[in-house]
This record gives sequence, C-alpha cells and structure tokens, in this order.
Amino acid sequence: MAWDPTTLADSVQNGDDQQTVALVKDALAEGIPAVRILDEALVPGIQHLGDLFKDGEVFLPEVLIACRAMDRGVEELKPHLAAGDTHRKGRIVLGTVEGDLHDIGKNIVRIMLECGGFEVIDLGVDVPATTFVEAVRQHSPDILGMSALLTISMTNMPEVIDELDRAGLRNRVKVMIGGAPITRDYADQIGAEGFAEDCASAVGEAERLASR
Ligand code: B1M
Repeated sequence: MAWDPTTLADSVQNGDDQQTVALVKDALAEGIPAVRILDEALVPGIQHLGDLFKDGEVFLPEVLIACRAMDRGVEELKPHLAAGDTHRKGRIVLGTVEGDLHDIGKNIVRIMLECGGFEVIDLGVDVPATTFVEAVRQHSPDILGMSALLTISMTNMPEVIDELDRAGLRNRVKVMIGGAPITRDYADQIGAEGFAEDCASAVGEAERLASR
C-alpha cells in the first residue's frame, strides 16, 4: 500500500496498536525514512488526540490506549532510527521533572539523541531534583536534559538548577530543556544553556552544548 500518513495517524489516534505496527512495517518496507514516519504520522496522531482531549471530545482512557499504540509504533521504528555507535559525542542524563508523568516526547528525544551519537542515561518520569543532582554527580554527563509537559511541572526546572548550584555541580554540566510549554525565553529566564522545540532539533542543540 502507498505511504499514507493520515491512516497511520488515525490508527494511533484510535488506539489500534496492531494496525499501527502493521502500517509502520509497511511504510518501512516501502523505504519511507523512520524519521518521516514519526514526524508525519505518529506524532501528529497523538497531538491531534491531545486537541480532542482538551476540547473534552475524548477522555483519559482513550488517550492511554492511543499512547500504547504510539509506543508500539515507536518501538517498531527504533532499530531504524538508532544508527548504532553511541558514546562518541557525549553523555546526557535525561528525565521528566517531578510531578510530570509524560514521557512519550522524552523517549523519542532519547532515541534521537542515541541515534545522533550520544550516550543517554534515562532517569524516567517524575524525577525529583535530588535524583537529577545525584545522577550528575554519579555519571558526570556533559548535559543534563529535562522534559516537562505541564505548566505546573515546568516550574520544577529552576529548582533542579538551584540544587545543582547548591551541590557545587552547576559549572560541570550544561542544562538543556524541552517539552510542549517550554520556550527559548523560558530557558534563558531560568539559566538553562540549551532548549529544543522538538526531537530533531534536540540533537543539534546537544551537539552545540557538548562542543562548548
Ligand atoms: Co497529558 N496533558 N495530562 N497526558 N497530555 C497534555 C500535555 C495537555 C497539553 C493536554 C491538553 O489539555 N490539551 C495538558 C497540559 C496542559 C498544561 O499544563 N498546559 C495535559 C494534562 C492537563 C494532563 C493531566 C493533568 C490530565 C488530568 O489528569 N486531568 C495529566 C497529568 C499527569 C501528570 O503528568 N502528573 C495528564 C496525563 C496524561 C496521560 C498519562 C494520559 C498521557 C501521558 C502518557 C505518557 O506520556 N506516557 C498524556 C498525554 C499523552 C498528553 C498529550 C495528549 C500528548 C503528549 C505527547 O505525548 N505528545 C498532551 C496534549 C498535546 O501534546 N497535544 C497532553 C507527543 C510528543 C511527541 O510531543 O511530548 O511535546 P511532546 O515532545 C516533543 C517536544 O516537546 C520535544 O520533543 C518531543 C518530540 O518532538 N521535547 C523535548 C520533549 N521533551 C524534550 C526534552 C528536550 C528537548 C525537546 O531536551 C531535554
């Protein structure tokens, strides 16, 4: 079947994980690059569902089922995104800040960073400031990456930066932030050196920070 991003986006939105996986496989077999499958179908699918959720047209269970389909699709793409050789460009400690359970975007960013040649230590979701700081102490990363999807959780980002400062580690690591409500202005405001709007630009931004 010819590449049809709309049908694949719809299958994510409808939470049909089997159809999602089948269509991802078809697209890959047709030679569609994994990044295009992600950007043109899977991500728009889950984002459109978010708009429906906001408007009260769908509810939490539908979102969770769609997330499962999204995860299965991303999992299928992973070997085609990850082009091997990590540990070359630098090490990144990554996590979603405390109070926030959203991890689809963070996980995609992790995959893209890994494909881009970074070693990533993923701390998961709902990560307290002290855990970020302990991971920086333990792993000595080049970059500390934080993700937040909620306007109420993004305010935990400056707390992490303050904790790094208090622990005497602030000048040993660059901080990069991202997530739907995050902007470059916010990064500047809280003293984070890096910001990326999406997973594609996250790799370039990490390269810029790691080379400084
Ligand atoms: Co939630 N949620 N959610 N949710 N959810 C949003 C974010 C929301 C915008 C929905 C809405 O109202 N339209 C809204 C936030 C409003 C706000 O604060 N302004 C919202 C809300 C309110 C909530 C709850 C409070 C709902 C409730 O319980 N009443 C609740 C909070 C739970 C919590 O975290 N404590 C909640 C729960 C959930 C689910 C668990 C059901 C599920 C998350 C499942 C999961 O992640 N495992 C969920 C989902 C799926 C969404 C939406 C629909 C989709 C998010 C997503 O995965 N997007 C979202 C609406 C939307 O986005 N339209 C919504 C796709 C993903 C690829 O994009 O995450 O933006 P994104 O990641 C991008 C970039 O942001 C960037 O690159 C990624 C890839 O390109 N990026 C980085 C991300 N992190 C980065 C880090 C970087 C660099 C770039 O450097 C380190």
